Amino acid sequence: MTVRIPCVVDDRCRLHDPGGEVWVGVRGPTTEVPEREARIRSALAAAGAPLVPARESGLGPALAVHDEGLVRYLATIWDEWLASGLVDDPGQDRVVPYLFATPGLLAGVAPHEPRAVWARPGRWCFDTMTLIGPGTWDAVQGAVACAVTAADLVADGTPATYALTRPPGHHVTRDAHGGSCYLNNAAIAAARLRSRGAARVALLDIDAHHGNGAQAIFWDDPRVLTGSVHVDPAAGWFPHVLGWPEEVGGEGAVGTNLNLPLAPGSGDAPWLAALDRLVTFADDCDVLVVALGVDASQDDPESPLAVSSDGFRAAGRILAGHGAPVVVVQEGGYDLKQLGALVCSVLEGLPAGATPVVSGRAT
Ligand code: SP5
Ligand code: ZN
Repeated sequence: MTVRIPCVVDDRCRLHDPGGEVWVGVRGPTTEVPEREARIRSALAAAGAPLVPARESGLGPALAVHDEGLVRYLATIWDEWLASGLVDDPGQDRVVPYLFATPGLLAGVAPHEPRAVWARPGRWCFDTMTLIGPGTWDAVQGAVACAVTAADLVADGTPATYALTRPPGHHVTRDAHGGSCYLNNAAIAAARLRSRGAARVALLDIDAHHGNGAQAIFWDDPRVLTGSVHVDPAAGWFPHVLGWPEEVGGEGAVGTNLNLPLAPGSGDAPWLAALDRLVTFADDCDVLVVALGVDASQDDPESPLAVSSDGFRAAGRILAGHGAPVVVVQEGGYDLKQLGALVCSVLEGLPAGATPVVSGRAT
């Protein structure tokens, strides 16, 4: 296996350790572990990929798509949690939400920032699965730096790049994070490409779960098409309440969002047919951002889709067939044994240009 495209990495992405997840009130193990980054990185190295250190991008690119309240919360909540004593009493060593600011509670009134540290998470986080620990904010900044660097390389003329982002990002909206995600790396890359001069960007999400974050962020923006193939939320799958085909975009942007849910058990043929539709949908776009989760794999513990490694290889060729430059951003994928190989299978199909010279954080 040979990967020729520049792959942007940042050591900080390993510093996030969610330490588990809280599901139906019970804390258990998580599959979104730091080793995911190491597994992907060593597979890329073995495939001969040029590894490029991420350049520090600051918070500007993230603030182009996210509410500054969410960014400030992520930057500060761990220190506040520590200072509050919650780690000792009641004994919670990760940030976990308690009261959720749901639309029903708010009834149309804008929420205040909660004063109590333990009430802040539910203002900005929509589930109990996405814990925050000591290294989370550093990793989130590392992931954003990878996505922005990969977008900049493409804006500078590289045909295709890959950002090894961890934690993932595709479930994050303008002001709410969840689904193991903190800031929306792929949406930040798409906005960056727009600001660097792309007239029309498509963000295509092939993670097994619906790309609700980009759908929400670009809902009213006709210049950024969003599309997602995912396991049918109507069959009981995360994110449960979004991802239906009738979600087509807001007023002024109708037809710029395309959801393609698949039945649990779907394999290569329906998944690749859906990907073909996404690429055709993006026909008139000058650049693609691909939110690449490989959790649609038949062996992945987090989704019931059944895509094979040949299917992922075919996906890379279909994406290359569009003809536009591509920024690939890592999302989910939790089968540690195959994770790295599956990512390489997709990237193999993408066209190489000259290897760029980038100075930044050492890898
Ligand atoms: C980035 C990404 O792939 N996020 C997907 C998050 C989906 N997590 C949903 C978890 C649903 C509950 N599963 C029960 C596991 C019990 N430990
Ligand atoms: Zn996923």
